[in-house]
Amino acid sequence: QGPSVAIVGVTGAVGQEFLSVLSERDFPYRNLKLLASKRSAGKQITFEGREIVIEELTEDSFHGIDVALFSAGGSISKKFGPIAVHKGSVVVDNSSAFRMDEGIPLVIPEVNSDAMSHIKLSNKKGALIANPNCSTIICLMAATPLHRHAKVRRMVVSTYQAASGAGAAAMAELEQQTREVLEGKPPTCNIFQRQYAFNLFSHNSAVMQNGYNEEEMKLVKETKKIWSDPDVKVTATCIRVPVMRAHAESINLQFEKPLDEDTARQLLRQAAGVVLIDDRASNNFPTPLEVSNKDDVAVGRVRHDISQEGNHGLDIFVCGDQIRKGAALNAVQIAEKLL
Ligand code: 11C
Repeated sequence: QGPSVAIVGVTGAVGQEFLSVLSERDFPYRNLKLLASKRSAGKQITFEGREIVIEELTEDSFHGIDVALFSAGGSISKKFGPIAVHKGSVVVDNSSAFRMDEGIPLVIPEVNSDAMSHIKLSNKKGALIANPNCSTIICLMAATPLHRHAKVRRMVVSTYQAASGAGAAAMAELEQQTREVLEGKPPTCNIFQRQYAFNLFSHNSAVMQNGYNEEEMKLVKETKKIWSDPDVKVTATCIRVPVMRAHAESINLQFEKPLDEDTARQLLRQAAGVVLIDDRASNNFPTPLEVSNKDDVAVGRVRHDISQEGNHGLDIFVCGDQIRKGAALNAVQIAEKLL
């Protein structure tokens, strides 16, 4: 019973999380195929009490596959995504390869699942659905309940992004560097070419002509697409911080209609996939550690922006697990919508 599922890039941080999330959520699958590069082919993974041998990803990998969860980087998605679609698979792609393509739904299930309502597993036609960038997912999980109520005109996002966003090797390097620095040794700098432990720096993606880096422009462009609102004004500054696996974001919002703090808190409390941690008396607000390995994003520091007129501005702070809601969980939730 259930669809035949393939995971592309199963040995990566997100690939491994796909397995945990599928299992935890009792995702009903008939068959599970684990795909990776030639290097990992032949290795065995124990999943739900069974040994599954990892197969090499090839053009023939998708025969009979209903749902393919991709997280092996943009170039693999660009090459093998269309091949899988041609074979009739619905691809949920975690890379940035197709996100901004017209006709490709870019989906956060709690926000815009209607964008993929025309895609069905039953007709075996094949389709591609893009998973947004992690910082966009985490941002919009918090901002959308407020946007639905008072319509966001302008959003200013500042991120504090974890190592996991740069992959399992970056997480390992952060751990190694931390140990080395504490032992008084020079830190090993392979991934970011600089000291990461006890430091922070501007996001490692390429800086573009306009001075924004790619990560910042993803937040700008993806928000417009997901909200179907080309006029919403978004600006962002993305920073990498020495945290293992959860991103934090400070978000300043300007609304078309007034929205007071209490109503905002109420909207966030009621929002699916969101928990409110907003205790001023004990100075207790969301932290990356607290949301690590959790499904929900946590929102707090909900406060009236004193620099804006009336009740038209709010500041909030959000934390979300980058590997989970920022990647694997969101993709599996998309697959669940297809069932
Ligand atoms: C990061 N968001 O935290 C990035 C990683 O477009 O899927 C994921 C890049 C992407 O560094």
